Amino acid sequence: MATIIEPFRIKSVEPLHFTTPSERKEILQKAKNNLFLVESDHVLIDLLTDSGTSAMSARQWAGMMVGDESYAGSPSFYRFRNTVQKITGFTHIIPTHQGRAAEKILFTLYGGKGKHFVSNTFFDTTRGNIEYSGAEAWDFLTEEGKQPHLKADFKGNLDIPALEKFIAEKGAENIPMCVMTITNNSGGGQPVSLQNMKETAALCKKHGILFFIDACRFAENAYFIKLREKGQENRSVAEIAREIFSLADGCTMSAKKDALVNIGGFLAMNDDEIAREAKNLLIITEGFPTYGGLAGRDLEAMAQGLEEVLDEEYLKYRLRSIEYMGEKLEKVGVPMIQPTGGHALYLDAKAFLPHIPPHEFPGVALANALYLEGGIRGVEIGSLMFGKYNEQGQPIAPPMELVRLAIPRRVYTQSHIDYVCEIILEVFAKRNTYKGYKISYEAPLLRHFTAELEAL
Ligand code: P70
Repeated sequence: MATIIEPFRIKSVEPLHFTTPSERKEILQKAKNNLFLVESDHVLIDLLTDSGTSAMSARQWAGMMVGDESYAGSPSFYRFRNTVQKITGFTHIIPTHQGRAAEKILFTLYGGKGKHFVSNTFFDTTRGNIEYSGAEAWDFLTEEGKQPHLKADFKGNLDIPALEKFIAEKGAENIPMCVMTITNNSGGGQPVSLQNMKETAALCKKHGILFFIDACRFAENAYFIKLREKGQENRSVAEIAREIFSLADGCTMSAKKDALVNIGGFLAMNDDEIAREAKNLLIITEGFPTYGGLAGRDLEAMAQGLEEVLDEEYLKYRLRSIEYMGEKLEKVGVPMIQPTGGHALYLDAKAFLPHIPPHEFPGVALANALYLEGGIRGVEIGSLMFGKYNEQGQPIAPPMELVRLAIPRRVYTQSHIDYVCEIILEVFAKRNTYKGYKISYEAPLLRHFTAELEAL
């Protein structure tokens, strides 16, 4: 069958908010040209993030009603813990209010000055938490992963020879942990192969370096493995996921992605001693270990969502709907990361707007153009999010300038996606007319969330 339909029907709806181009011009100016500062009522199709934006299922809402709100030892916690243990195999399951809270605990325990953390690519909050602890974060993405237009199956893979060289240089004793981000969010939502995870885990083990998974989008990654990796086609996604986790010493998870909930996360690990310390930190920062900053009903929704996300009909539709968007744009030559990712389509702003140099934020220019033309909100992943300054105060650009259009899970239909494509094509036709931006305010960490910009 050529048409892959949404594997759900809709029981409850929300209105969309329409604005005119002149209203949007004014709204964006008031928001200091930063889409994070725009009220969502002024956005028509919100592709800012796939995080916390999923539509929950009827069964998840039912779980919300049976959620038990006991402070200690709630049955909702045990249902959540048992589900996570079944999927991941880890011993200690520590709920947190979202992914970065799990990261904060993990890097408070393992981070600190003089330490080096390594990854295929750290996402911004993970990198932020590592740097906040005084440690340094290093990315080792394969060369393939850095070429936006190259079509390859596992562009999220870690560059193992480069990591080996780094270990020899810095000394394994200064590298507490390697974090594999699946799928690789900053690099296009690209998957990591099972083979690459096995080899990375073995290298870490040989050097006494812990191997953790940043598991936000583990189910999407596992489904890519089933589709693309030799010998994996006849296994279930649940089996593949279980093997991924079996390679690791623990994981962090923002449940706001592949657990199909609006809030939640967890930290999981096997080490008893560290888990005890993590729970002590949890108590001062998040809450008692059987709720971790969440309500009992949130734990129920997470448990149910983690089961639903492994449904292969759902995953087929999920990956296909983003691929469909990519096919429409590719026909006209719109530059983007190829192939499309598991949760988002990433436009290549550097190739889209070649006349805007990185220090004038081509990604911001493109994201703002999509908002002005069609009320679509995406997010810049480029110089604003990841740019740094050298010792002379000159900007250093990251390797790519991207605009991510993240697709919330089970929220938009094919006609919404068709509309988004139409607007992208309109912006593409007028691409020579857009101008860059300069920063007028920035925070010292994670500046993209609150930056104020001026149009050039
Ligand atoms: C996203 C959000 C969150 C995230 C992640 C990975 C691989 C950890 C976390 C933190 C963040 C975001 C970005 C732009 C706009 C809005 C939101 N990713 N690891 O959309 O998890 O948010 O629960 O603390 O992707 O990709 P949490």
